[in-house]
Amino acid sequence: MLKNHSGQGINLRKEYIYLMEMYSRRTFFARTGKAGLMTWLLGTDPAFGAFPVGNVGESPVRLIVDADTGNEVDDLYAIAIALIEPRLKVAGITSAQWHTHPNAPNDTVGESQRLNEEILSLMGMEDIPHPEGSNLPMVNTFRPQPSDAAAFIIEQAKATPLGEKLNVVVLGPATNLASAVLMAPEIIPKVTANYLGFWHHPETRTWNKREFNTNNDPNAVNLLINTHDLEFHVMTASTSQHLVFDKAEVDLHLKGKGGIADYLVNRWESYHRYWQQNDKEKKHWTMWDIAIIQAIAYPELANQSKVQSPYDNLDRPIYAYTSIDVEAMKERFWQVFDGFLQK
Ligand SMILES: [Ca+2]
Repeated sequence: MLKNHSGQGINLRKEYIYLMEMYSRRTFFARTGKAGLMTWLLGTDPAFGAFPVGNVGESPVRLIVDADTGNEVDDLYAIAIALIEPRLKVAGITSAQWHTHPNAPNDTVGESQRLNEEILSLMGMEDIPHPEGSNLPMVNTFRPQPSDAAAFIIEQAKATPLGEKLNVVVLGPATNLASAVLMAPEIIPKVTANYLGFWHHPETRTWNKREFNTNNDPNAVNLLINTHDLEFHVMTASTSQHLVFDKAEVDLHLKGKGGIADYLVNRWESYHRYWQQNDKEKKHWTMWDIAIIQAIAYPELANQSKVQSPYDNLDRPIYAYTSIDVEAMKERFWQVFDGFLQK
């Protein structure tokens, strides 16, 4: 019986997680060698980027970006940089719901999908697959919400060669990835979940799940953490909140450049940031979603630690980003974007 931190049983009904445990550990050590073995044993990483995410190495990291694009501004910037970052290879962009937003329309996933298609079109990348996700969150941890996005994640994971992993970067609620895992548990050893969410205090080791992405589908993210053999990395809000862009730098690099550049500027300027009373001129914007994209592209710019899961989840280690090099991440972002616009 699987237990949470209080020793209470977790009713997952999934015998497969035990069967896959040894397989996954072997592949983890095969990928990471002695360094991986030592960090696994010690439980902490001595340096930035000690933990590999997916296929970090000479070839680009292959990933699916799953985004609740319609809810805010940062998803659009994160998707755009992921598409042009030479260290990444985007296998697809999937759309996610954001139904708890005060201004949410009935079809929140449709709004995310619409924006994803606009971004791909403006960048001339319509050939990148962009299936639509579920408009509904999971109602419990046993029932998936089938969607084209979940089917795509399954298909891409199954097509991943043995010994490699497909990174799924979840920039919103985890509905689509969790549904894929429920519908096809055989993909678990082939997937690395990269989740943006939760608040976490590295020193007191406390978690807070009152956070937008998590609130939009708590069942989904709980399912991912409770799936014993699923490699789970989280870029917490506590860490990503430090990545703040200035409007002046955005204007300097993007304004008047046409296409996707002015589209991103327009999103910043036209979006009604109802929750913030200071900075009425919108001179600054927190770019939560960019932090996890940059951390995967540049693991040397993010510090990751093996930490214990939240107390109400399966008691197991997961990986949390505890700090990021904000200035270096911004510098790389603009280097890559400037290079793309000059082509
Ligand atoms: Ca987002």
